[in-house]
Amino acid sequence: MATHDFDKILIANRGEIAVRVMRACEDLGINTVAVYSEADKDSGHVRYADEAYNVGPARAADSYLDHEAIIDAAQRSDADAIHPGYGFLAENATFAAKVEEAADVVWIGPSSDAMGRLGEKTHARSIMDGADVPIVPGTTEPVTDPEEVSEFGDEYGYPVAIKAEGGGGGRGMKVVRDPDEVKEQLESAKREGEAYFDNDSVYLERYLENPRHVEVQIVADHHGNVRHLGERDCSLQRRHQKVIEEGPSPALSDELREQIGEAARRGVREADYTNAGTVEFLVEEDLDRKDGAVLGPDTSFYFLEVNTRIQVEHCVTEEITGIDIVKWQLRVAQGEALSFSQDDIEIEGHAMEFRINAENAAEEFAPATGGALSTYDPPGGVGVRLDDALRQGDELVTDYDSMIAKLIVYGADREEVIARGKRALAEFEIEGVVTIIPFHRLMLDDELFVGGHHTTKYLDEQLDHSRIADAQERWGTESTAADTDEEVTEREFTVEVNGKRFEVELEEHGAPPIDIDAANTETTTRPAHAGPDDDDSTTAVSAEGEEVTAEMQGTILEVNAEEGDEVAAGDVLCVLEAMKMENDIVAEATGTVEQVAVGPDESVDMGDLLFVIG
Ligand code: MV4
Repeated sequence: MATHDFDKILIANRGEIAVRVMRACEDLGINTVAVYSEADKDSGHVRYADEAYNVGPARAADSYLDHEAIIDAAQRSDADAIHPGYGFLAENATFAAKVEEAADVVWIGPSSDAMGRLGEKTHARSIMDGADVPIVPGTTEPVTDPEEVSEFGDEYGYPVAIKAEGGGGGRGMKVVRDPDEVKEQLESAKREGEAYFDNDSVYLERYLENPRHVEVQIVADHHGNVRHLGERDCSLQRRHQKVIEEGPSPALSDELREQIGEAARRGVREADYTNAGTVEFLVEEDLDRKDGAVLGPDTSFYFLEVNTRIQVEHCVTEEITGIDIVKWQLRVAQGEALSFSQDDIEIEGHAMEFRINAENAAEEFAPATGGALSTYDPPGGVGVRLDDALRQGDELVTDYDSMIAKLIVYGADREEVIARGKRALAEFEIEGVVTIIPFHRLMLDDELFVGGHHTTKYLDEQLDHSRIADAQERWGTESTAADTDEEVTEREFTVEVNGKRFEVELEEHGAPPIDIDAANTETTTRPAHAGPDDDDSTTAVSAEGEEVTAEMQGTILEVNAEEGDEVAAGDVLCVLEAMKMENDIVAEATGTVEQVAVGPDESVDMGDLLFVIG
């Protein structure tokens, strides 16, 4: 690999990650080029860069996701390389290949080949299996027939996870809890794979009921050096969206930590991976684990997927290792060798990252719909890092994802981080825009989280959500729509445009509920999660309280629940066909099906009762 000395790098992203990468460039004396959409013309990453190029209108598909516009800006600015950040084009192998082929611009990331190999989940599983990395018992080839699923369930037991080959993040997984569900769930998983990922291939895994999400940071160069930089525990998630990440994991013994770290190294070496990446694992939690106890070396852990990009939460690892991961991304792309051995890497202390999202946690984490930062006064002091692209007075840009900043808190141990986190969050003054800071303050007082016993199901299935409303009341700084006498109706549904599925979220203030049919013609659709969000998230069609009603006129395609069934949050109760789309109607919380008011092929109008969950 030839070495380069970059004079100028284009950052193909926005917000906090764009500024974060630009800071690494500045440290190395490299000039920076920002790209921005019309919506971001006054944004912080544009202010920070040495030069900036408009790449299109607000809609991400026409700007931050426009391959040619980005490459053209790189060539016009005479940039030597492109850093994609996370989200947007960061894991787009096609775009990476175009940059690789553009003679005068270097791609800062893994090769497009490595991205392609690891993006296909069954191929990734085969590679990991070949490197003696534990994979969840399951198939490494796609399955097509219900009989294959039933035979797997007979052999390994239920529940069985049916996963989309092209899936990842929070999308593309169906859980089969009973042999009778096999046919419907297989068909649904294939349909969803086709609709969301243009790929209806699915594969099987035994479903783990109470996993922790533990991921290992990797950096690998073009000289055969592969290092792991320890792990991060990302088990606190809401609908597959990470909220608080920390390192090291409070649940792992040192022996288990070593096993997982070395497994990650073997796996990426086998995949011929270079640059920064993250190997995700599911670790089986012991629900009887006592306070202070950790999971021992016999604990089962399994490969989940590789994230072929820098992640939102990379800062946690930087704080506990002292290694600037983004600077090493730039050096590796320049052809330099890693200057540290695996033994040189020491994990010192503890760190937590609090994602500062412009959302109202008391309103199902509904994103803010606008506003200006009339007050923006971040915390400081020992062990407090803030990654953002904001200043007081900035208008909130709502065209992309809702994360506006990251608060990373470091301390000698987890106890100090929790105390320091409470102080920093209390200091963090934001007015004019609602944020989830009250939710974070609640978590630092939550027994299960403070004890480190939370699993990936905690927020979706166990936390009493009234406590979130109390925290919002106590620490929130924004009057929310709910505080006014204005009626606010939120609707989430999935629509299809030109064969692509989009999640659309509507907030109706005051006015009578929008007629969904009329809305069809007026709704401006854009790719859901059009921001640089690094994790996908799933969307459940909303359920009001214990009554589950139809959010739109349509036909019931299939009913997956019977009276008396126990359902968990996210379980599909039925599939409603509307606007040529299949919409999963899911349970919003754990409960028992008390009434099934519809059957297959029935027509329903908006507001019709479908189920009662007790
Ligand atoms: C699983 C699982 C249990 N067993 N696979 C969620 C999204 C995608 N990354 C894979 N996910 C899961 N796969 C098996 N065999 C549980 C999840 C899961 C999850 C995983 C990590 C973090 C949060 C999660 C939330 C719900 C489900």
